[in-house]
Amino acid sequence: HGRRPLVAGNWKMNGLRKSVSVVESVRARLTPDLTDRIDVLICPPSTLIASCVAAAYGSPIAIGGQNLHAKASGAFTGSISAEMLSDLGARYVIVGHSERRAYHHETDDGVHAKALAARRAGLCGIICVGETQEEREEGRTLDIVRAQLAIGVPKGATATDTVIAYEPVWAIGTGLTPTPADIAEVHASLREMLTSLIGPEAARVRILYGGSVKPGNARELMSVENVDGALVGGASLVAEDFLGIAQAY
Ligand code: G2H
Repeated sequence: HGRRPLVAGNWKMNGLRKSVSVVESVRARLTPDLTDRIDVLICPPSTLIASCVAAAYGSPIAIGGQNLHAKASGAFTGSISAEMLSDLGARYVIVGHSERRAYHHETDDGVHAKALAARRAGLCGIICVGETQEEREEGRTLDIVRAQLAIGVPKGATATDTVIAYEPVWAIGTGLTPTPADIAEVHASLREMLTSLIGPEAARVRILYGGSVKPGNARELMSVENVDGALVGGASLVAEDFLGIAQAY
């Protein structure tokens, strides 16, 4: 399939200026044999993007944002646009993370608008989908994630401007993970849905797994069919753990 794995760290609302040292230690310890095989991305809080870009400069580490506003500029106090992220040297942006959906009322239509905005600014959007515990128990997982994808993914999305991340809400920061068989089922279904949305290009789009990925479970999770990398929260705040996950490849 030729999909290059992507191991992405999402620091969430964690990190002060001294945390830039995490980028420096990842950089110092990433070996060429690994970065020949995989892409590495760190998404710090917006306040640290510029300094993380500087710390990663000239290395294979990409830096990304965790969220964006769909408009390019204007009277939106407190918001940051795709153009601003791109101007700082960010190359990716997470779109529709479940924490944004839950705490900031982001909708699938909003995710769609943000994904378009990311593309307009030349960023790769990492579109997050995932079911809640209740939805899983009701047997609605596939319906939920397929609908999130169908609305969220822009027409004409390509592997260059789009990455998908499957993050079951109940697995986020809880230490719980779905079984490899469950993940395989969801990822296969997402791949199929993506094919119906964007055609053969779907085979090139990376679909990440996220939710309690740790060095100890990364190899098992990353070997699941159609899992093209990881979106890592908590474990990405410690260089050693993040590298341990990257080394699952
Ligand atoms: C899911 C994930 C990163 P964690 O939110 O996006 O976080 O690895 O802490 O479960």
